[in-house]
Amino acid sequence: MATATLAPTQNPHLISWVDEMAQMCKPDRIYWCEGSEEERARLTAEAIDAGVLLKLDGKKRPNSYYHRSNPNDVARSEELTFVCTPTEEESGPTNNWVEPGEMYRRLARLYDGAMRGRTMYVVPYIMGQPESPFAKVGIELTDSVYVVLNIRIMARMGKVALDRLGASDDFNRGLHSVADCDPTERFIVHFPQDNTIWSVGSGYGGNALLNKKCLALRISTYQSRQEGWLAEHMMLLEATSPSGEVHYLAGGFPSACGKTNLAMLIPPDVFTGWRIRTLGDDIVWMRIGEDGRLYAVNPEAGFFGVVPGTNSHTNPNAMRMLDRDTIFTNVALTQDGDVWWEGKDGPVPERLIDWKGRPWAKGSAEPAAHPNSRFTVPLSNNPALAPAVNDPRGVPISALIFGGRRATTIPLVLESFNWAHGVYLAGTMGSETTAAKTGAVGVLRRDPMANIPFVGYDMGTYFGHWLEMGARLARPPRIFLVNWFRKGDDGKFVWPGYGENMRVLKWIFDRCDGRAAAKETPVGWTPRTSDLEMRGLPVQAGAVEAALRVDAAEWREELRSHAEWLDHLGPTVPRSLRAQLELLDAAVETAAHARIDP
Ligand code: OXD
Ligand code: MN
Repeated sequence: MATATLAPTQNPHLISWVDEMAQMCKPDRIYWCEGSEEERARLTAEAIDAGVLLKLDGKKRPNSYYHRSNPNDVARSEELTFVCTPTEEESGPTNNWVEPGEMYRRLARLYDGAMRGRTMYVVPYIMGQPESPFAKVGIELTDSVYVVLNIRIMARMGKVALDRLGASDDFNRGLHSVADCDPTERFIVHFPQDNTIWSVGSGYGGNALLNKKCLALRISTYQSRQEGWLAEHMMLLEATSPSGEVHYLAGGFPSACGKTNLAMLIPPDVFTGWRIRTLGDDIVWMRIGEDGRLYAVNPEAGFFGVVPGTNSHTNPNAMRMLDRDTIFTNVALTQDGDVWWEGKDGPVPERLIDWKGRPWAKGSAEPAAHPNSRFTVPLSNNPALAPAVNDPRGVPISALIFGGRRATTIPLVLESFNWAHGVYLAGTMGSETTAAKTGAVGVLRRDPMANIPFVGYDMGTYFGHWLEMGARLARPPRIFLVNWFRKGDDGKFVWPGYGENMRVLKWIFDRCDGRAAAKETPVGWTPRTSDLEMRGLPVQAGAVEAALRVDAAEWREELRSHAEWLDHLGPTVPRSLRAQLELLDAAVETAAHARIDP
């Protein structure tokens, strides 16, 4: 029998489920988290004693800790992630599927006794503001104190969640065990019809913090379709003009493609009086408000961001935010008790301890920090946090922005002709893969709405849901595609990116107010260079033209690949998206035959 702290709840559904899971996992102890500061300090001290965390130098980086993961466990394992809906069709061609009964049985064998000698932490949490109609309660049972301390940053954790839950049965049931951290026995499995997630064999954030990708995206996409809202892999920002006008923009970009940097952008000097403030950098839930607009919240309470490349040029606000209260995972350690990563400001240190714990010397062929090393930090550390992040009703969205990493074809910015065309552009979006998922880096894959790893049901049906949402909106946001990553013939990026992306955001802002001009191309609206703020831009107008170019030959290829993609998704792809493909194809052919530069 496990020893247990007293359950701080009478909720019979919760108590009996914890009991049932404990009988299977057989922990030595059960600990109910209440979320206080005293508890954080105590669990942190335990994690330090157990060698799970290392305290960083308190003067250089107050209240900050370092964690090194198992080297086989450094990114999301999409090939081991399953959505086990009752039928395979519901899960669709973009998810792994096994019949749910069979999967529960398979996993029960792995969980049997997996927590022997360990503590099972019961972690109640809320995604969203406690008093928000958007909020969801989840309970994660985990044997990882690292997971507990990360969830405490990423969600509202402890008593607050039990208070919100009361005696209700309506909570997500998440079971997580690192077990032997064996990649051949690693599974991240969703049972949306049971509001249940079982994850075993990994301690990595996206696989193990079940509140994040698993609940707030995979389970939530499934529920949001049934309930008429959207759960998206997006950042969320507030843009304010010098005259005080405000627009809220949400943006879907694949993992490690700059969502955090965009949400924290500092405009270049020429944008006097403009201000960008952050609401979120990874997940957005959107509902239709009474005024027919789309309202968005960030359900998270922290940032779990990619560290390498962060510096005072790419993201000055993030650098300030990471000064304290941060858990760093898989970066490098300096000899004076601080952290280092590739792309950090200042000279490269002569000697470090790398992310695998080995001595590292300057000039080494291997990076000192893992390319997917991460920070976990509270939202409130962001010096440019938008106050509206605390509004339980959310903020009205003026524009949705989508973008991947594309060396060719996709212009710097493209505005869709209408909602259905925007859904088409986002649904066929492609991106070159990054280190945020295991597997090859730099391979082009279609990533609809940047949400392919996270849509917990059939993709064609998801497109249909997006179209229906548009039809229900009295004032739908405008939809834009952007590409910060286009390359020239020399293989170098043509657009400088980072803070300079403000030039694109301003055009989008002005389009939302019907102020900025645009040029019609066969595939959507783009700015001319004269429609963009060009003063102070550190590249020539020719480079901007190259970034904006819509090339008929490239688009012919692109549309051919879209057709294959839609065929792969199968018969549930809505007719109107197939019609969009026909229209674009015809328009591109006309432009090609007219031998004009479209
Ligand atoms: C993330 C991811 O961690 O998308 O946000 O992988
Ligand atoms: Mn993400």
